[in-house]
Order: sequence, then structure tokens, then C-alpha cells
Amino acid sequence: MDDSPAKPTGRIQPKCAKAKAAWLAEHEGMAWATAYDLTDADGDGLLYSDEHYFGTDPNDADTDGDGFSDGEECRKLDSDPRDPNDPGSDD
Ligand SMILES: [Ca+2]
Ligand SMILES: [Ca+2]
Ligand SMILES: [Ca+2]
Repeated sequence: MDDSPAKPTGRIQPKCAKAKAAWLAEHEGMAWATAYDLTDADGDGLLYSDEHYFGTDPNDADTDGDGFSDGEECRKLDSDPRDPNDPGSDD
């Protein structure tokens, strides 16, 4: 066993899906296509391309520094991976 966080799995939750849809609408006809598309450089459970769609940092597993990885926020919590106050601490 190592100390790396478990990779979130599961489908993209609405907040991130919405961010992706907005990105695609804004960049009509474009897709993020690089050789790194299918890699997960920071190990947060999101692909390089998805991080661009969601506006998160592909080299930072926790873009907003709230303690929840980008993958957790997008795939599990349905919180904003760019908002350190989402999810809030008032649960
Ligand atoms: Ca990331
Ligand atoms: Ca986070
Ligand atoms: Ca967040």
C-alpha cells in the first residue's frame, strides 16, 4: 500500500459537467487534443483534457486547496473544484 489518495471513479457530477459544456460552447468546434489527453499527471483522477474543460490545474491534484482532490470534487462530491469554500465546512 502507498500513501497516494484513492483515485475517484464514477461519472462526472453536474457542476463539472456544466463547466465542460460551457467550455465546449465557448470554444465551439474545438476540442482539447494533445498527446497528454489521456494522462493524469497529478493523479487526482481526472484526465489532462478534462482538467482543462473543468478549469482545474492538470498539475495540481487540489486546484483550490480545500483538501478535496479535483477528482473527488468532480466525480463524487459535486462541488466546485475552483471554489475553496465548496463544499463548505458546515455539513
Ligand atoms: Ca488537477
Ligand atoms: Ca479541491
Ligand atoms: Ca472546492
